Amino acid sequence: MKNKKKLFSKEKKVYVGFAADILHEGHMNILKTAKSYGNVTVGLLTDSAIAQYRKLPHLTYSQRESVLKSIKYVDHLVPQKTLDYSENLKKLKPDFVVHGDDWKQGILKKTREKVIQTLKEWKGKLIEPKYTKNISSSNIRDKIYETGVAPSTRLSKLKRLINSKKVVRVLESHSALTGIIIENLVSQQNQQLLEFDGMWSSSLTDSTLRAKPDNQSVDYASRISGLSDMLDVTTKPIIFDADNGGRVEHLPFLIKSLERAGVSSIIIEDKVGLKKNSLFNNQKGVKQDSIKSFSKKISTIKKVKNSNDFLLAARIESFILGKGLDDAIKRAIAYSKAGADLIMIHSKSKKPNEIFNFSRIFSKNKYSKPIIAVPSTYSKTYEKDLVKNGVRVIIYANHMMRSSYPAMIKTAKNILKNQRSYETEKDIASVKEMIELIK
Ligand code: SPV
Ligand code: MG
Repeated sequence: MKNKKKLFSKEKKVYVGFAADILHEGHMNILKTAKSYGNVTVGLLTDSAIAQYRKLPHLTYSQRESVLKSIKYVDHLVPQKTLDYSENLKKLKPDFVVHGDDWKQGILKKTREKVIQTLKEWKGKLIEPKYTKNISSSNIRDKIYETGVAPSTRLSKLKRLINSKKVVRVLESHSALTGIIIENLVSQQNQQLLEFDGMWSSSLTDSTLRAKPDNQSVDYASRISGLSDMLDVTTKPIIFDADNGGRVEHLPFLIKSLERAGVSSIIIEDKVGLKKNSLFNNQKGVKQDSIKSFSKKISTIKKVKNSNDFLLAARIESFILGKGLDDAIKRAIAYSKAGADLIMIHSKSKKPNEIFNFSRIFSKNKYSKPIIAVPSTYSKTYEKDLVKNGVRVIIYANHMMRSSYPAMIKTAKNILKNQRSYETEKDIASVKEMIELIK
């Protein structure tokens, strides 16, 4: 190391790209090596850059920045806004880039190739110290997740995700088991890691789970206590479907319970009277709330909530109740002015036109807020087309429940028909699989 120090003058420029979530001796080894080649600039990956290839870091950008800045091997720190190094490299034109050799394989392989290509333009070199074995941030992070996250850490995640991802993908979860599926499932496609970003606590599936109708017969208290098993085994954010939020006088207690549990967002809908699920064709007897009275609910929640990161989503039912685009836009603007952080626009049409028309207009309005869509009936619509039209959060609102129910019926029928269970074996998980799932 010392020889190298003499060999390469301090004037040489060295660049290190880091996520630097959980620092360990592997990082220190990289930084120390980098320092031995010259003046070190760390490109600290922003949340959005990290979200392109893996889970959001545990620590925020500014927390990570303040830790790194105090390390003696770091001379400068700049944000790296994309996974691709090119923009920062072209600005700095470093003589060296230093990265652990673990990126030769896996999801960063292409990023590495581009770094080598870019460095060629000014004859820069890539230095790849041997990856420090048996230690990685991901291992440490997994350990942290095993012991759970603090409610406030989980709570703040949805806002961070919305700020750092093009689209936030949420799936309905009604039990701890569905929770761990959402928590752990990843699919790698075209150098991108696809996963669900959070969980939707649905009034429809929470009621169905208890064999009750979706008309608020299951009260908030039992729905919130039902969340607790899910909270025990997951770290991803939860969005809570609170129907119309109930009486304005009771809202402070509901918000307090949700925040205490670590729920990230509440969605309240602008309907009054006996609640009916929005996807029922017959909405007879269901009335839309007045803008004034619904805005009062919004401002009450704004006033009583504790955390700035707890997000209030106002759900607009204009299309569900046969009103038009103008009514939906008028309400979105009013609810946004009243303090809603997010706007959910609902539709029970088979086509996405209502959602597209609304989102195209509202996403450009000066009172615009991130838009949530729930593509249950317009399920042919791809995520990319929703995003193109201005949607930022997509909730698959009932699909875990809807997939498990027919599977259970099929098994039960099969046993009755054959008067033994052998014929079901091919369609169901083995006992071993179940035992090994939960260790
Ligand atoms: C739910 O999942 O309970 C919802 C969405 O509120 S919907 O069923 O479409 O009304
Ligand atoms: Mg509901």
